[in-house]
Amino acid sequence: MERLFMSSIRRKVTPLNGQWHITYDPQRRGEALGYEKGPEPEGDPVYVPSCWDLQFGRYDYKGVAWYSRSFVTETPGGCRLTFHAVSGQADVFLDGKKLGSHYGSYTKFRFDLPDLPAGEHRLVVKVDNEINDRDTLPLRFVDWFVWGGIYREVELEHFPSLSIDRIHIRPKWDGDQVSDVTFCAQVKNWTRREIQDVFFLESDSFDKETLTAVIPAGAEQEIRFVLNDFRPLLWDTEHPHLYTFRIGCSTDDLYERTGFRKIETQKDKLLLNGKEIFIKGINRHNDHPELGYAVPPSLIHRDMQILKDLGVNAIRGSHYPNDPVVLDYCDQMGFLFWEELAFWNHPADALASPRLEQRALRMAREMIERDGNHPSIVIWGIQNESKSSAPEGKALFSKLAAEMRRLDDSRLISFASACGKNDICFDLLDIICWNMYPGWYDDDKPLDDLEERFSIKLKDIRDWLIQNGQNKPFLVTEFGAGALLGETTFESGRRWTENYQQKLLENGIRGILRSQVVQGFFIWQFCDGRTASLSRISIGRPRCFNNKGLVNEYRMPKLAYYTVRELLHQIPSFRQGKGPGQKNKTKGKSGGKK
Ligand code: ADA
Repeated sequence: MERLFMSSIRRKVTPLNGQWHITYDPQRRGEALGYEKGPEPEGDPVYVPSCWDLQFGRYDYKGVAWYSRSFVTETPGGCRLTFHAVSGQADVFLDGKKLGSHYGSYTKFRFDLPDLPAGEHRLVVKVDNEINDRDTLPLRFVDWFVWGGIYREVELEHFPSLSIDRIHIRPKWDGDQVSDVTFCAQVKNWTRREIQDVFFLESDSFDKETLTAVIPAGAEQEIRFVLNDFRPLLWDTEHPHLYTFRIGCSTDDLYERTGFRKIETQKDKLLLNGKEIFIKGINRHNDHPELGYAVPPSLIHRDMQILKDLGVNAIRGSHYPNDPVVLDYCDQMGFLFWEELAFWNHPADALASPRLEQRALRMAREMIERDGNHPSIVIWGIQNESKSSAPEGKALFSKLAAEMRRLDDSRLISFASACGKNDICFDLLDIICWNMYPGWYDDDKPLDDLEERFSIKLKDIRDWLIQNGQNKPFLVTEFGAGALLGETTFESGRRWTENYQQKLLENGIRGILRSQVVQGFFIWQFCDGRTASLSRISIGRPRCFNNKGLVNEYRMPKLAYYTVRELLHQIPSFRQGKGPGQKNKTKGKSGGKK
């Protein structure tokens, strides 16, 4: 997959992007018609990756479609077929035989093919992006547009011998400095014979390390390199130092890039590398009105440049695991990132669903496995505004919090609550986060005293949290107002105008700062975005868009953008002076961008 740094030198990869064919199957008759061998006629041309909603007349299609294409391999041997994102449920067939299935629209999945013969092959994917009221992520009632299709890259990697995979970096800390770093990688032997090989770890930031290992036939095993004297420059929002390195053997290699930083809490404070940090963030859907989820890196980069101009230091990837390129830019540009599972307003009966539990646990494992090396990710979010005031919520979110901590104990766990003082899950979290909409949903009072009343409300919540044993950092994870671009007015107090949004956000931010009990906020939201058109949510969504963006869907700024920008640039990220001083000079130079 395309990233912002080199992925491999030695590996042979056959991209399977480009022209496929698609056959829509609204009656779900494909199995009966033997579509797994490839529908005949083969359907309409479609470009992969893309969202099928762009196809003429297919906007907002929810259901099944069958993708098919052929490809040729020149030499027989071990291969890995990877899908970087397919919406909903994917059932994958190769040459008429089922390889397997995957549920989850936002994370990659793959199939190992130990002995793929040379010649032409037929690849068929049944995609079902149905969303329901019981056990999907998200449910049918949701406030974003659930795009369909094979919307990220598909590739075939060739492994004639050994492969390197799943690189994980585990720093040990001595106070606020790295004491040693363990680099782990999974090695797979794709052959029927034992192989001894020399493995290496190299970077332009430290001396090359090597080790020899024997990998039994067909086995997978972990190799480890431990650096004891590597003192990297630390990563933070003002000094996003990154290190690129490569792990390899005689027949394969893999690059990875990471940064070294520590995120922790100390009572009600958030500390980044031991310094108290204040979150001035924004919520962002990874979405474009014409491209859907298939946002190209160039547009992601432009968004990130706008956000840098705006002055935010954090992004909440509302409300699903994001594109790895988004995370690469956050690593590079020094944005903290909150990545979360695709829950949105799941009611108690859905939270009790065993299938939902299984799907959510899998999404959590895939998200953390895929994204664990990004220094920008500091918070794993369990859910958004679901029924965490119900026993069903407590049961499921306890399991998810435990699993996420088991997989990664180096980051903070939280979720965005809309249950207020009825929430019974705050003890599961490292940070307490509330979505609040003063001046929009929460009240219909004039905005003139919003700063004061919001500040008072926040102090009341904070007192309640302390009384209830939750002396933890407290964030406002959403607040904002809708505004239609171009709708300006002299009449104060008229909702949906740019002036109303501007005044609400200014007073909201000032209220948060005035309260002095909040460690940060995420404005809802960066840009306007399409939302579900058929569900009842659209009644409050002019033009079937969520219009609470500071810019519209084409990133055209509203009045509020400039007001928020002026405010954010006055708020320091680090409470006590500048960012952490760089104590130790590392041996190599930092950066190493490939
Ligand atoms: C909720 C939800 C957001 C969005 C927002 C709104 O807080 O988490 O996804 O729907 O409300 O605009 O109403």
